[in-house]
Amino acid sequence: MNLSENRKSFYITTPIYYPSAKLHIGHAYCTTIADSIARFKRLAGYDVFFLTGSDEHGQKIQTAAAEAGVTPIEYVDRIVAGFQNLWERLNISNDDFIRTTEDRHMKLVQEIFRRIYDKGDIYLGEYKGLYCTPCESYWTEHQLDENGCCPDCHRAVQEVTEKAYFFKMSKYADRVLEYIENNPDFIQPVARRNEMINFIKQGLEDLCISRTSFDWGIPVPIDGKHVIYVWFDALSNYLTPIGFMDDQEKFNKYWPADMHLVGKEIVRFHSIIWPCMLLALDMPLPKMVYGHGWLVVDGDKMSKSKGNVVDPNLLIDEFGADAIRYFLLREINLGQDGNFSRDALIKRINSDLANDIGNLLHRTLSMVTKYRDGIVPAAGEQDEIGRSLIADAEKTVADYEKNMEAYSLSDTIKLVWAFIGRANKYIDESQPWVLAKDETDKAKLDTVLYNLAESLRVSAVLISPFMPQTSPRIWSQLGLDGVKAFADVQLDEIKSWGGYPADNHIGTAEPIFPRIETDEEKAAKAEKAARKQAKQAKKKQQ
Ligand code: ME8
Repeated sequence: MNLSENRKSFYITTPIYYPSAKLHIGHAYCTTIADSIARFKRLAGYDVFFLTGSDEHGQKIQTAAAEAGVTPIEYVDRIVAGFQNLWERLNISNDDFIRTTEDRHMKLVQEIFRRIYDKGDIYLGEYKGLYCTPCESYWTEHQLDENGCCPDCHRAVQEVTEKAYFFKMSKYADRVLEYIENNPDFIQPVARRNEMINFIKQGLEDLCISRTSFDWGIPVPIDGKHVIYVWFDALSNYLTPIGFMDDQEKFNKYWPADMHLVGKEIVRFHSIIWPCMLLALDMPLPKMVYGHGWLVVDGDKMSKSKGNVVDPNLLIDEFGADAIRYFLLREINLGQDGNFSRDALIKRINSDLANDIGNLLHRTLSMVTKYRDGIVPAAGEQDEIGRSLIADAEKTVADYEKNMEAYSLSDTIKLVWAFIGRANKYIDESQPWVLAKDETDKAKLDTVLYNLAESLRVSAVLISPFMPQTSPRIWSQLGLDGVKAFADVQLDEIKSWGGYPADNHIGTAEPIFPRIETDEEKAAKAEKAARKQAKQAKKKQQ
């Protein structure tokens, strides 16, 4: 029997991003969260499918392309290549990248349209509505903000009248409400769930799903004058790469999705419109829609006009992908808004990465080299502090799994770092340099060195969902490449103590995170140098 057939599957998605504005650190935030969850699930033995992609149709794109003097597809091709490059640089482990302009997706959307139309849930009507072009959303009067503007972006809306196809969403409102109420985990966090319940209780209107005023979209299969637009097109992406049209076995494995991870402002589309569409298709509903918070920069929402858009590529150039990933995941509680600041990033790199994990690795490898010629000895009998370190490691792994299963990423990182701190303290408590002076009981120092190497083996695995580049580097420095390729390691292998093979030779030590000078330190240094120069100049004059 093929073991992989029995593995639990896990299907996770990010939103598909608009190739309109420049990619910023907010997009990187969303994708990094999804990547860490996907990596954790793989580590825990799940068969994971992780999807991200780009949402390429709509009036905004058509207009932007015309302004740039290129065709819409030329326009999006260039921007989407930039997305893909960024995900590669951030080590995003997506299993597929869906573009809504691909044939496979366009066919699927048309098929969905046909099925729902044949069922009688799509009809041609006339739309008189208030449309927000930047958000590509129609709003009703009572949904507008206090100034009569778009409730999302607060810009002016326009009144539009046109023939359009409508999806009978109102027909499914009660069933979606019932699903939300019967499945407390469906919408996370709970504040978003309450908002959605209130939204449905105000009454759902049918959804306008086609337009005739532009043509950059998927043609309505029964009426060539119309293109399908925005949410009906975009949401269907989640069905495209998992075999909806062509591979029933694959489809049954991954559907319903386990987690649609989205920004808080699009929870509504995912937890109301999407379930209505799926109900119309007689399909099971996703298990969870998780709304993460927004990343603000120095306390302010990123926007081009404010000039505070942080470019993730420049950050990666300067600090490396893992430091950025670590910062985003450690600093912000999933579901809440979080602040990005360069200062805070440098402080975290210096304290948590260069200092805590960097020092633990450096101190351990130096001592194994100095005292045991680079060979990690077998452990002797454990004393009380050794036993407490081991108990701590085992508890950390157990708590880690519970916290990750609950998507408490920041809390999980904190407990891994508490363990790394514990291991550093173990060095201070056991004082290997004192033990090395008197080697009458050689086993004592052997035990300490073994415990440290094993603590690092455990830590390398624990940090791998967050810092996928750093873990294999630690693994390699521990001399474990020849024992097992890091990519094949599973969480089960660190659940009990003692997996580091005794008498193994460590690899080549090198710093994993050099300390970074803060802007304050740089300024202080420059000031000191200027003072010195002035002093010397004065002396010369005398
Ligand atoms: O909404 N902080 O695309 P999008 C955190 N195409 N997340 C942020 C953010 C920030 N500062 N700025 C943007 C769309 N995001 C649709 C989705 S899905 C079927 C269709 C997040 O490019 C935002 O919250 O405008 C959203 O989840 C994602 O980026 C994509 O935004």
